[in-house]
Amino acid sequence: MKAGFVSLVGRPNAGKSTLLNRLVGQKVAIVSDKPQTTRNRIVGVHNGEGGQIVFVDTPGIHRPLHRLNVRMVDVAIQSISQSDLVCAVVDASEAVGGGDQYLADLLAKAPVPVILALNKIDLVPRNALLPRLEQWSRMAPFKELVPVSALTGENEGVLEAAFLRYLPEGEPLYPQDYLTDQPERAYVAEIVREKVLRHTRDELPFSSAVLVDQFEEVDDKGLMRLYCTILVERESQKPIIIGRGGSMIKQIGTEARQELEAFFNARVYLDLRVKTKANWRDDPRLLDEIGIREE
Ligand SMILES: Nc1nc2c(ncn2[C@@H]2O[C@H](COP(=O)(O)OP(=O)(O)OP(=O)(O)O)[C@@H](O)[C@H]2O)c(=O)[nH]1
Ligand SMILES: [Mg+2]
Repeated sequence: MKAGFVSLVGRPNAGKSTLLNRLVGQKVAIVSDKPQTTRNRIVGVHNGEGGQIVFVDTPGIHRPLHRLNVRMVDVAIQSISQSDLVCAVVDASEAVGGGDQYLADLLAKAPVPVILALNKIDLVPRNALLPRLEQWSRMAPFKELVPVSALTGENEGVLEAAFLRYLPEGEPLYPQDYLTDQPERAYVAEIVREKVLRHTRDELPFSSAVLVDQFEEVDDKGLMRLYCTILVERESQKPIIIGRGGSMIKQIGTEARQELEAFFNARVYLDLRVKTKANWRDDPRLLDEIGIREE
């Protein structure tokens, strides 16, 4: 039996979190069509016939402009040397550019084997795949290159088999029923943030964060009370999140509540408020508070 850590590393929006959820068979990490969605390392465990694979989802590697982003990129880069194997996730539907070269150069220096997952192949005509694979094969010494779709699940098994080939033999690292290291409280904040990301654009997705002020366990009536604050950076962003007559915050709240009710298998009372905190992205104490780890 094999056992080990596989880090999912790549540029923002490549599909790392979608792939993590697919590989572990459950939603562990939030996903959005905006870049820089993932802000922390998230572990998701897969138990299969060949062994246990511990996946580590990481923030996308990008040029950091705030302390928040410096921490995010540090987490991603650190994880390259802290795992047994790296799975580089790249977007097959995008032309290879400068950011990809930067990533490839990082991966070329990795002290562990690197497998390339050429993701989003459902968006690409079949005859464009081979040239793209060839292009990537020249950029870094990948052990294997696997075309996949995290969205449809195509080639998921091929990718898993490739991981198992390069992982060490060993006993499972976690109990069979262990899924993720993300605490429930953090999951709540992430689900709310996912809905904020879904309904906002421009600068707001990057400059909002969610804090759980109070997390109450399910009471004897089967109700769970959750109190969260959505942080924005400027006073002018508040009315956007709240929406006309409160319509936006209501929509965000409803979607988050429904998903949390299904997840916790309980009725949820979700209280959302919006607060402005200037420059929170550069405030080390606030970053600590929202759980953005410093390496
Ligand atoms: N068509 C298609 N879309 C995909 C696929 N994988 C991911 N996506 C979409 O790509 C977008 C980004 O997905 P994420 O999983 O959030 O990407 P990520 O790499 O985790 O992004 P960051 O956390 O920002 O670094 C979402 O809109 C996904 O639905 C895929 O295989 N095919
Ligand atoms: Mg992600």
